[in-house]
Amino acid sequence: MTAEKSCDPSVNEMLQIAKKKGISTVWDRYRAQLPQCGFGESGLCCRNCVMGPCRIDPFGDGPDKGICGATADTIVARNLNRYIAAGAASHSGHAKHLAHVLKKVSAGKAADYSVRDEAKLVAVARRLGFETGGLTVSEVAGRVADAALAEFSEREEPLAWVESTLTGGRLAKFKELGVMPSGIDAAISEILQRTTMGVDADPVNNLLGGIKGSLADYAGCHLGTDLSDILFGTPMPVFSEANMGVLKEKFVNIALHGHNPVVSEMILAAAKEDAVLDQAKEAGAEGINLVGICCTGNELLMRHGVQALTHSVSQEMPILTGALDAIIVDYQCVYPSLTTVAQCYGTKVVTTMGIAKIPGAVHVEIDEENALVKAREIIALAIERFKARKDAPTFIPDVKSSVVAGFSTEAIVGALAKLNAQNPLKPLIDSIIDGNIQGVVLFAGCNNVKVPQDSNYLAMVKELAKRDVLMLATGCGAGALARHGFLTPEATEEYAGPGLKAVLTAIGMANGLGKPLPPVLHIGSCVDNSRAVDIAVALANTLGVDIKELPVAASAPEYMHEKAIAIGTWAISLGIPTHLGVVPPVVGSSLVTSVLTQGAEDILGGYFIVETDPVKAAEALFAVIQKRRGGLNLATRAW
Ligand code: SF4
Ligand code: MSK
Repeated sequence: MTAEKSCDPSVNEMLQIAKKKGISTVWDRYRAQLPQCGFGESGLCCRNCVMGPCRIDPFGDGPDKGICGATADTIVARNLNRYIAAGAASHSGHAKHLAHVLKKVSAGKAADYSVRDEAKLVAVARRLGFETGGLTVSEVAGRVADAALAEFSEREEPLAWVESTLTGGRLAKFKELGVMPSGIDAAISEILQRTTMGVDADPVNNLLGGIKGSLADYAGCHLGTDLSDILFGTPMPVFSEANMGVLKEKFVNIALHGHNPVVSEMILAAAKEDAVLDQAKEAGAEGINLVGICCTGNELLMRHGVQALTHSVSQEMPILTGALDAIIVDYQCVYPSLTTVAQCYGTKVVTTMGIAKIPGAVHVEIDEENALVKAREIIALAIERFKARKDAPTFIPDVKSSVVAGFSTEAIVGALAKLNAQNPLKPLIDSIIDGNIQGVVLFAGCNNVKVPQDSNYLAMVKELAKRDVLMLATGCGAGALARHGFLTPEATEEYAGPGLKAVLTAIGMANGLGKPLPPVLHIGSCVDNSRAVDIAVALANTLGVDIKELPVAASAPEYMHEKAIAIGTWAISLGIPTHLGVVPPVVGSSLVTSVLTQGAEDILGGYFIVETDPVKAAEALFAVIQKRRGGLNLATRAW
């Protein structure tokens, strides 16, 4: 019964408890929604004015236009744009938050934070064209923060975080199409305007607006990565563990959930303080056990090796162990249902951001000036709950996997430099040229309740690994692969083809690992998809080609969030063919569907591949890689 819900044995264990106790989970609520509205699923429902809602009959038996005359193509394109705008607002809101923190750090107004990676600060400043000689760290931080904040509103010049991070070929293409955003908030607001009743009725023009919005999202993602690295350190390889077996019965277990490391870094700092630890011990605990959920978890795993508890669709499950004392959330991807499940157990759900409150949660607002004090206050709430539950039984699944994570761009280049210090990318490029590595696929995105959890990731990775495709992963996709043991040297031994295994072994040995690198490199959270772009741009520039010629592809096999739609759109705009394992809500328009899945290739080089069968999807991505290899006059292989 449960295998159709999740491939994760610990999730299935918890589902049995939920069933016994009559606790409703995301899967129950999904079932209650069935059948879902076909108009919504195909993108044909418009609610953009109060003459509506209007819906178009996809079979031609009912209305073929909305009340204002909007066609199916217009409505579908507008709806897609609004997803992109929301995704861009989320990623860039996260980035803007970090920019404000950096600004306050530079002004000495955020004592709990600091610049932890001065080298990254200087690298970003130089990339932006700033002279840094003779300036203090605070002064450079102030300039970078100002440049970051200036990205948001309308400006004369294109976005610095787009211009300074992509290939010349991409920039020329975006200028030619008129899709270079001139401000992140400006692009988001432009989408909201153009999609209101009576503005942009041209579906193709709308799609161009969507591409512009997605590039604003890209800028937000890249900013998010850069500023997090500057403030909290650039990740380097770390060893850790993932899945619910990381909970410890006799510890105060605290899960950190959401996206932005601004809160979780402070909880981590507070949890290490002697006075806080003493408080936990006085309550009878052996210590404090911090674990991560979703991308906040990824940020902590990447930088500190904090164990990953679970991801996305299974976020309610750890509460059912009875051992989770608190879930502290910042924003994005946090189910409001957490408080309902938590009420059955006494687990504290603590919200920390003014824009992200949940009924039933305790709200402790954290800002840059009070962060550590508030972090201690929140941990005290978790300790209080531990005291109340410490003699009660817990049901922690004995399921966890080893993980190697922390593969920032800098870490990957550093690892390659052990093979060739003068030209670190050369070993990777040589491996692609000689075919030991056929190409690179990025796995990104979430779990979606419509897909048995993790099933698409697992099937695709197995297929691609044995065909010598190197993989990168972010977000809950990386989490899925972490929980199933795919981010380990052992997975390379088990699943990688001979060429990939040889390359990963050579890199692993040169770095003193004594074993290969994992077949999938965890490059971070959702915003860290920007790290994959940095690698692609470095490869393209070294080879003297554009991204659209590289043997690279991306996949969001179980995506669900508007942010994933924004990322997918910028990925195809950057020339990266991108697989979607869940049918996007655009099929109500044959025009929009064909532009996204076919026409985009001619215009952008990238396009969407929609395929719900994971093996067929892997085959399609392998075909993309082979086509691109052929274009570069490299030897090709059959599936
Ligand atoms: Fe209907 Fe047009 Fe209003 Fe949309 S904008 S709800 S199609 S009248
Ligand atoms: S957290 S956007 S469920 S990947 Fe980045 Fe996971 Fe998707 Fe949220």
